[in-house]
Amino acid sequence: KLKDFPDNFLWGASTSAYQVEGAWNEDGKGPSVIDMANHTEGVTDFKVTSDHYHHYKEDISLMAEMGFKTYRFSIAWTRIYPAGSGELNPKGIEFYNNLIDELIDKGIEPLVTMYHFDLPYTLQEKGGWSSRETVDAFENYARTLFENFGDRVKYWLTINEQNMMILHGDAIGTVDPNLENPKKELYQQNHHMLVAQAKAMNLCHQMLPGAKIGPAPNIANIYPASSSPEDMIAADNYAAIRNWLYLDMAVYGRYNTIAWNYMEEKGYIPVIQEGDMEILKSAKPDFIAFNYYTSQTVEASRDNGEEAGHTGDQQISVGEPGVYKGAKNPNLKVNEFGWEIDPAGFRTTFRQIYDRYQLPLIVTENGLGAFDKLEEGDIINDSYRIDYLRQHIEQIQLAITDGVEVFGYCPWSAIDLVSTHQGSSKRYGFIYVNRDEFDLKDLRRIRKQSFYWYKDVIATNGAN
Ligand code: BGP
Repeated sequence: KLKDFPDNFLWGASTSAYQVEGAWNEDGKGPSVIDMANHTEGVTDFKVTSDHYHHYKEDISLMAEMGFKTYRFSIAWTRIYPAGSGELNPKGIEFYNNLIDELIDKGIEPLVTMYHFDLPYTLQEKGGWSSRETVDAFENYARTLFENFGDRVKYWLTINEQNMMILHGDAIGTVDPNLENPKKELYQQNHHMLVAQAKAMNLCHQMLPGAKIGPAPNIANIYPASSSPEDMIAADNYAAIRNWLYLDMAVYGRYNTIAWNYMEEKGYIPVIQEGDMEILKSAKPDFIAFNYYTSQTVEASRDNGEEAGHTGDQQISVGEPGVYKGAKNPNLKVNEFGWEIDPAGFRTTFRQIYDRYQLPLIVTENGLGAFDKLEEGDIINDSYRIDYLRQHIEQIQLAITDGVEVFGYCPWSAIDLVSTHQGSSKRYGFIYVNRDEFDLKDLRRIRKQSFYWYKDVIATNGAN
C-alpha cells in the first residue's frame, strides 16, 4: 500500500538568481563569471532574463496562488558583495530582505541557495576557486547572509551542483581550458569548495541554532550499459566520481576511496592544507538536497584512446579514457533536447542516497525543458510537462513508501527563466514569461496548464 506524502511536505519550485532576476548591473550589483562569459551563438544573455528583480511581488503572488509551501531561490553573491568581498552593498541586502519578507507574508518558506554558479568576477580574476582567498570570501559572505537573513530563513543550501561545475568545468567558466592540466585545477577548486562548504555549515550551526543547512549536488543513478562485469565497474566508477565523492565529503568529511584512486591515477590529487581534513570532518549537513533530471548510462572505456563519451548527463559529454564512457540507454525516451527521461531512476536515486546517508532528502530541481507555445487566448498547453512531473511525483511517493524520508519537492522552475546554455526558448516554468530569445516583448506573466495542475497537486498533498 502506498504511503501518503507527509503533512507539512514542502511543495514548491526553484529558480536561480542569474537565470531569473535580470537587473544584472542595477543597484550596485557587481559582475559575475556568468555576466562576463561569452554566450552561445543564437542564445540570449543574462541581462534581463525574466526581470524578476522588478516583478518579484507579482511572481510571489502567483506562487502563492499555486499554494507553494516553499520557494527555492539563490542569492546573487555580487548583489551582496559586488567584488566578492570587501564593500557590502546595502541595496543588495535590501532586495533580499524585501523578497524574503514578501514570501513570509504569503506563508511561503524561503529555501536559499547561497551560491548558484555566479561567482563574483573580481574573485575569478584573482584565481577564483583555485585560490584560498575565495574560501575566505565565501565564509565571509556566508556570515553576512546568516547575520542579515538568518532571523527569517530556516533552510540553507550551500553550493548548487558543485559536481557539475567540476565534471564540466568548461560549462561555467571557472577554469582556463588552455591550462596544461585543467582537470587537475578543477579538482583543486573542488577541494576548496568543499572546505568552503564545510566552513559555511559550521558557521550556520554556530550562528543559527534553529536553522538547517545542506549541500545541493546533481545526483543521478548510473546504469551499466550491459550486464558485463566491465560495464558494471565503469558504472560504479562513474557513480563514485559523479555522485558519492561530493556527498561522502559533505556528510562524512572524507574522500570517497574509488574517486580518490581515480584522482590519483589521473594526477588530479589536490593540495590539502593542514587542518582541512579536520574542518571537513567537523561539518555535518542536516539534510541532503539534490537535483535530478535524468539518469546516466555508461559502459567500459574499451580502447583507452581519445574517445569522448558521447551522450547524456544533461547533454554534456560523459567519458574518460580507461575509466568510463557515456552510452545511450535504449530503454528510455528522450525529451526535445535529447535528455533521457527516467522517472523510475528517480526512485532508485532516492533509495541509494538514503541508504548511504540516512538523512532527510529534498529535491531542489527536477523538470522538463521544452519549447512551449503561446496560443490564442493566452493558453499554454504544456501537457508534456505535466506528464513528466506527474511521473516523477509518483516515484517520490514510491520512495516514501520504500521508507525514504523526503520532506520537499521543488521542481525547476517556478517561472520561465533563461536556461544556462540553451537560452530563453527552452522553458521550464509553471508561469510563462512573454519574451522571445532576443525580443523582450512585454515580459507578461501567463499561467500555463501545468500551473493549474500543480496547484491541485499541492492542494491534495500529492494526489494528482
Ligand atoms: C541545472 C542547473 C540549473 C538549470 C538546470 C536546467 O544543472 O542547476 O541552473 O540550468 O540545470 O539546465 P538547462 O538550463 O541547461 O536546461
